[in-house]
Amino acid sequence: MSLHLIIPEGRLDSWRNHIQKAAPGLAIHEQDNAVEDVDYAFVWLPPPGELARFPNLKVIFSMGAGVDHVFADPNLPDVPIVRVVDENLTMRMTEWVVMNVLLHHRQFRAYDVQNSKAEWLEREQPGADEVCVGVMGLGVIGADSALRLRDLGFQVAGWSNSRKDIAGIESFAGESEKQEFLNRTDILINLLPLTPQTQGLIDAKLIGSLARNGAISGPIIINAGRGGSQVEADIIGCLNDGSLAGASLDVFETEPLPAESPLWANPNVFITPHVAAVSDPVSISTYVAKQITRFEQGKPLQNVVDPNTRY
Ligand code: NDP
Ligand code: OXD
Repeated sequence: MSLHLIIPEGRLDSWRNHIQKAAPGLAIHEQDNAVEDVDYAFVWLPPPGELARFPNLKVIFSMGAGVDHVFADPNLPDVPIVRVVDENLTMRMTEWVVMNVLLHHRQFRAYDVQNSKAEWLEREQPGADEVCVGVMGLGVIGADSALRLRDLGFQVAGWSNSRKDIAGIESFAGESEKQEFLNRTDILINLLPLTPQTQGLIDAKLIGSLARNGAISGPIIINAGRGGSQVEADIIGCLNDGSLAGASLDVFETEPLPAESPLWANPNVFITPHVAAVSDPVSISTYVAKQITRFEQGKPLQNVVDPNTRY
């Protein structure tokens, strides 16, 4: 049993140690060992063609919940791809989402500016129950975020491919209900995977469909899904013409976000460097070790990606 790691420089040693601790019986395949020995691969941003080098590969494990970085390889071997579903990761994502909804709802950017000017000025504050939050992608992470926001009193709805039955969350499903979902949404959260269907989804047209008669000053976009789902030129244009009131972005079309992007300087935009949920090596190594044990015992792998939908 041998596992090959394809992890960006700087993090390889740490992941190797954590996986070895979680799965002591598993050999870690090194670059100069025979490629025929590799049974499993654990990857983040694998260079295209790299995985095809291993003729006996049985399973690919993504280091993250998203697998767009795996499907970016046109020569992907035809083996199961397992993505991360992990309570620790979900909790971190939900923290980031809730914090950013509250940041805009409670007008903290505006108070930041007032702080810097020692300006004591009370701003009008709607209640959470007056604000419609919409979550695009009501999967593992989206559903958890939606529930926490519901508990804070927001009017929460979700949009996904299939209809969901989650107490207190209005569910919209498929293309035919997307418009209605957008029209009722003041604060839009993107937690969709990046697939051919979700590429470039958040554009000027979508922003133009958001509610603008609600209790907050204008629509807000919060994206912790993938940067490929947003059209940054459109977001910048909508911020400039006032049709978008603000944004919180953790993910970008190009990462790192280039220093010359006007997003950095916009006072209504809050940026984090793809850290909404950093994968915790201990819990994710334990998860991968558990999946390998299941596979070796002939049990089905969990959280296998559908190669047709790519999520
Ligand atoms: P899931 O697969 O559990 O959920 C995906 C959801 O998106 C599902 O509800 C699915 O619908 C819905 N969906 C997919 N495609 C469409 C579509 N075309 N139209 C409508 N709905 C669609 O994923 P997770 O919740 O675990 O993760 C979501 C994403 O979050 C990841 O793919 C990743 O990109 C991102 N992420 C970002 C992190 C960060 O640090 N910024 C960290 C972790 C994840 P249905 O349920 O009907 O299938
Ligand atoms: C993930 C990520 O997909 O970190 O888990 O973005």
